[in-house]
Amino acid sequence: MQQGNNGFKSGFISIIGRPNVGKSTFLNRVVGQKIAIMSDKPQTTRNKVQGVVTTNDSQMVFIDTPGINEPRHKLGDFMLRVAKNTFREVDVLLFVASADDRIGKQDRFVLDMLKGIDVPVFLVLNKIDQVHPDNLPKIIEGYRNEFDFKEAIPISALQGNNVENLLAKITEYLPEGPQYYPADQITDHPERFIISELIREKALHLTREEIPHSIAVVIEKIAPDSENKDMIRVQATIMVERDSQKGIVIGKKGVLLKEIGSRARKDIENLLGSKVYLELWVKVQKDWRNKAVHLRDFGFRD
Ligand code: GDP
Ligand code: MG
Ligand code: K
Repeated sequence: MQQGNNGFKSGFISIIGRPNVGKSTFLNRVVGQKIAIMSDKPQTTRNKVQGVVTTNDSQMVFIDTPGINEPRHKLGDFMLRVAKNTFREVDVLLFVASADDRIGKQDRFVLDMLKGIDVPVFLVLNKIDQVHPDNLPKIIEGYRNEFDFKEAIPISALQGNNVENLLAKITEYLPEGPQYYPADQITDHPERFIISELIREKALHLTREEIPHSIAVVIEKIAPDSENKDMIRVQATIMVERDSQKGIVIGKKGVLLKEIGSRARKDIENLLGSKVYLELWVKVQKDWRNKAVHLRDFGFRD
């Protein structure tokens, strides 16, 4: 037994699974604050977002990986590499699947990537509020036929069912280790990233199916207002790929952009605990997805 940690356990947990199975919902529930973007659209989580859960005897550091898809363009390759790199750093992998959906090509694609890795993989069967409990054993068996899961735990991230049990099970698999982060720290990402995700989330929601997931939000500036010291000034640019998309985001007479800004501002004010003046711009940057050189500018990391 290691001395000095008093049985304290800690480690890193990666959340994987195809888009829309509820990864961000789960992370937000356990971390207790809105840090990972949520949307009905797939692939809205593109960066690693860490949420930290600290209890009396453990600390779990969660990593929300990008929605893993078969890569179709450079961004896809990049995301895949980011996701795969995280597998090597973690103590437990949570493969999240949706109980109300069949095992599909995308699930198999993700599970294939996990075959042969040395980390315990849990099946987290989410959205059990959507299916009859009698059906659960059969659904779980279906997944177990595809992959050798160490544990299979049904939950509802939305309603919170069985989430505590899942956290307890994860802790069993963590090594003894230090508390990496202060107990009150929930994310190690700078506010800049969270703010950009909040704005992007509003833009995706309000434009519905009309703009692609490829939009990015660049935070140009976060600074106290020069005249009003209680006010924080945030300047951000929504990057789109085409003029037509710019028109959609701005909307008739600028109505939509105004609504995106006002909704995002409220969330940013909650996050920063301060009044916020949000200045929003929309800019066309053609084919940025295929220009790897630009990826870094948008906050992507390897
Ligand atoms: P992600 O793409 O895997 O991060 O999925 P999200 O967390 O963004 O969730 C996708 C959608 O599924 C959202 O509309 C969520 O509200 C919904 N969702 C997530 N968890 C549950 C759940 O346990 N039950 C139900 N009914 N819906 C859920
Ligand atoms: Mg997500
Ligand atoms: K999503």
